[in-house]
Amino acid sequence: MKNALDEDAVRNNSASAMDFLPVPQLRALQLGRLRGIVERAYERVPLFRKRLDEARLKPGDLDSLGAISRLPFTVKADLRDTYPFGLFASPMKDIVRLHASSGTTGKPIVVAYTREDIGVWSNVMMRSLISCGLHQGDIIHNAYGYGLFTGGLGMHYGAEALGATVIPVSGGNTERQIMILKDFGVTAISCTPSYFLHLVERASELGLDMKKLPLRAGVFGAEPWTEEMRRHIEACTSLKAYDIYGLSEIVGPGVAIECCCQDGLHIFEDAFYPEIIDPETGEVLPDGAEGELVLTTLCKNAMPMIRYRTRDITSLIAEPCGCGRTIRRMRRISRRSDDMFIIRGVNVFPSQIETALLSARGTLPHYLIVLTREKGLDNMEIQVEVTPEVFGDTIGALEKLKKHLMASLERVLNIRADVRLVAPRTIKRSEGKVKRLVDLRNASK
Ligand code: DLL
Repeated sequence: MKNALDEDAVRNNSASAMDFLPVPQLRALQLGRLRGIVERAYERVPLFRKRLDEARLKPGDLDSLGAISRLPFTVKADLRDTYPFGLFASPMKDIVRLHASSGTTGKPIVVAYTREDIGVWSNVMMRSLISCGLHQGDIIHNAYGYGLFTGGLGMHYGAEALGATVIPVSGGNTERQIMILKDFGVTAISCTPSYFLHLVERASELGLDMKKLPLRAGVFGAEPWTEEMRRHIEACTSLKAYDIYGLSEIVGPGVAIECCCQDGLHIFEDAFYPEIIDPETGEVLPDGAEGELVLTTLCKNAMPMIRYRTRDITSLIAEPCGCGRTIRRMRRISRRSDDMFIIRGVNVFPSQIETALLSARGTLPHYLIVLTREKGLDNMEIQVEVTPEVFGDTIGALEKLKKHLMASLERVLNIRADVRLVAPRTIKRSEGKVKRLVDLRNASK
């Protein structure tokens, strides 16, 4: 295990003590907090009180953690329907921060924090950074967007709580970012994996070899990415790439993160109670089974979330982790139940496409899925960039790679997709969350 010494230091460091609690003690803590939060939501949030009354339940009925499955779910529409402040459980005078998530259509969802909530968030973010082997003395280049998005400020407060030096670069102005990476002795970077790829690429165009920088850790999240993407990132830099997960409705970044073992993300269970459910029936599934992640905030005052359906698909890992943390892990989020698209009757997830594309030699991790409709028939074209060497190769070699990709895509997807190999830098780069799907089916005839 890499970083074993660091992990010993972590275990002995009281900042991360919660990550190493004996399990019975952790479960007792969770139950006490769960009871408190359900009572708070019942007393202060009309929608939650109504739901509990309809289910003929009282907060006092929660006699075990398992009893949580009797509580009603909360869904994204509940946040939209009560826009902007309807789910708040604290008076405005106690709320010190608002964030909002853009959403693709209509009104955003708004989330709120009291001063204590910001304290909890900074704490889980600090523990996240410790989990990536970071400490005081590290210089963290934070390229998550600052603003209504939770990424920038969430990471910022965690880095400050850790005592590291944080550079609040935010998104955009890529060339200035590269100058900072080069000149400021940056040892860790946080941003979306897609933006990091953009930085690496631009740096190389400007003659900077990222492998020569003192960068040790990348804290990447806010969008799905694959193991193949991790391998690509780690091969062209000197850093270890860690997956960090979170969502605005629950807190922002810092719900879960990988440790030195890079084998699943530890959920900060003292603050967030995880369940996996069957997305169709709502039934709770056992550890190990794949389903939709449902989260309950155990200590969020301003906006408690009870059994929030994230739409993110994963499974819980109950087996102990090599790092010694006792908090459970979840598998990397490979997909959301709502980013699936259906083409000619077949269900397709973009992550399946990424895995197939990046497993081939000569492709670059920049691709776009374009759906069109012609005379009533759906078509899928996958544009993927190839390395300059491959692009400059013979037509025969390009044709061979294209055939290879089409065959492996058909094997995974059970459907034919057209592949278009394009020159490096053809596909638009993102500065935040990447958009890989363009669905023109309703625009075409
Ligand atoms: O993306 C919070 C965040 C910021 C997480 C920075 C990590 C780093 P939202 O904008 O509300 O919040 O989007 C949340 O993004 O439900 C997932 O679908 C997706 N997501 C977040 N992290 C990951 C990840 C932030 N590591 C939604 N892997 C979530 C896959 C992720 N998907």
